Amino acid sequence: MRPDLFEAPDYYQLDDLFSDEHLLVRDAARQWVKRDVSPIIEEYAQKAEFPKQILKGLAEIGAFGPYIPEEYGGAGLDQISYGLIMQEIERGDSGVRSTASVQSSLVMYPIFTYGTEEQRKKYLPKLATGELMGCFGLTEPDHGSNPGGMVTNFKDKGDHFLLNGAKLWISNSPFADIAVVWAKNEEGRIHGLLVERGMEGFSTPETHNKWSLRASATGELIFDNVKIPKENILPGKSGLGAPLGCLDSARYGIAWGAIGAAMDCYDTALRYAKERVQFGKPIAATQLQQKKLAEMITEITKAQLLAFRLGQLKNEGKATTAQISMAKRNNVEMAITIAREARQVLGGMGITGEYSIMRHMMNLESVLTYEGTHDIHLLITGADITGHQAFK
Ligand code: TGC
Ligand code: FAD
Repeated sequence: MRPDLFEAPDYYQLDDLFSDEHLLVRDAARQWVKRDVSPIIEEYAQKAEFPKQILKGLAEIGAFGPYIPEEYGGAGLDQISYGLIMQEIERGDSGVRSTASVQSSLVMYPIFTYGTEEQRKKYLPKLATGELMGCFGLTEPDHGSNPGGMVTNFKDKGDHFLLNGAKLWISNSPFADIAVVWAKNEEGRIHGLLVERGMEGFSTPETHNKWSLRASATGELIFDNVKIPKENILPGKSGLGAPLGCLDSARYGIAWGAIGAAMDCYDTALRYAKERVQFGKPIAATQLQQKKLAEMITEITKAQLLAFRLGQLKNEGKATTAQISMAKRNNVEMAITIAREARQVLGGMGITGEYSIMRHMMNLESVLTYEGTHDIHLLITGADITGHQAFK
């Protein structure tokens, strides 16, 4: 892969709206990605391996629990800083951002929000440093968009719970130390359970042959009569709303993250178009390539403004699920469209691992689907504005 020459576009001077802390946090993440992610990520994606050596760096830039209070090991930052960190990481690779999203919003968030004080103290500081890594098990082989239909279940056996079932498509599962698992009790009510590696009957086989998110480890969670200590239940909230609450936080991060992938594709295409000469002039001087590039920067700018306003609403505790869905859906579609257009600007070179664009494009296919598919987010908006749920 070529040297990382990334220069971030800021067409509407958004930097003027960020605080000094936002800029500090963002620039630290940006430098780290340039130094520690860009030089190695293509190789790891090609060999379909998660680069575990970057976990320490992710923790150091505050990517594990950015908004978790410092007393629990988090960075104690606001939601805009969290978004900016996700943007910068996904500028490097969506799979790396996935690891950070899962650890922060799908593992630390539920422990912090629904856990006991003992659970917070036991797990959060180690999750913040990356000493412990986590994963989140909601999706099942027969229940993806409809997690409420899950069949994974646990029975009360007096001094412990007995967990049975399976989860599919779980980011980080092959190496996670703990899993936040959503399962139904005997009354059919959904609860979160903390399942630890090493518990008898618990296995995490890896999913192979992905063409997307190749630098992220994905796998299953299998529970075959796993004995769960009673203190491992998250008591603060039950029902489908508990896992969906975590998704709100992760989807918000993705709305920012996708901007990073789009910025990288745009920046690469712009630089290439200025340098590449055909018919005696740079292709950047042709109307067709200018149309592509001008539309890219327009869409990135709109997405930045959407994410920034959503960040303000999040900071004020006012962001709704439907607003988050709109931003996730819009920004991921924006990014994948830009990746496809940017790939064309590079002609044949666009399909090679010399440039990041094709990797971003393939990654974004997963981002379009996970954390609620493109269709589901449209239906969430539809339900919000009409008052009619069209899922069922
Ligand atoms: P529905 O009847 O609408 O709601 C059930 C209960 O949940 C409440 N609720 C929420 N609560 C908090 N936050 C939210 N976002 C909420 N959305 C709904 C709702 O009020 C209700 O509460 P109550 O008290 O009345 O029971 O549920 P439904 O079964 O009709 O489903 C709605 C639907 C389709 C929107 C939902 O199931 C959905 O979002 N499906 C998509 C599934 C999904 O996003 N899965 C993601 C899995 S994790 C993942 O992909 C990680 S990728 C990680 C990475 O690598 O980055
Ligand atoms: P399905 O739900 O079967 O959907 C198939 C198609 O049908 C989609 O196009 C969908 O939009 C459409 N569809 C479904 N319902 C409707 C409807 N009512 N109306 C119209 N169209 C509909 N899950 C986790 O729990 N934890 C993780 O860490 C995690 N990581 C993931 C990592 C990767 C790389 C991937 C690919 C997925 C991951 N997921 C994870 C799972 C992800 O959340 C699901 O793939 C996603 O929610 C969709 O579920 P599904 O794949 O079963 O598709």
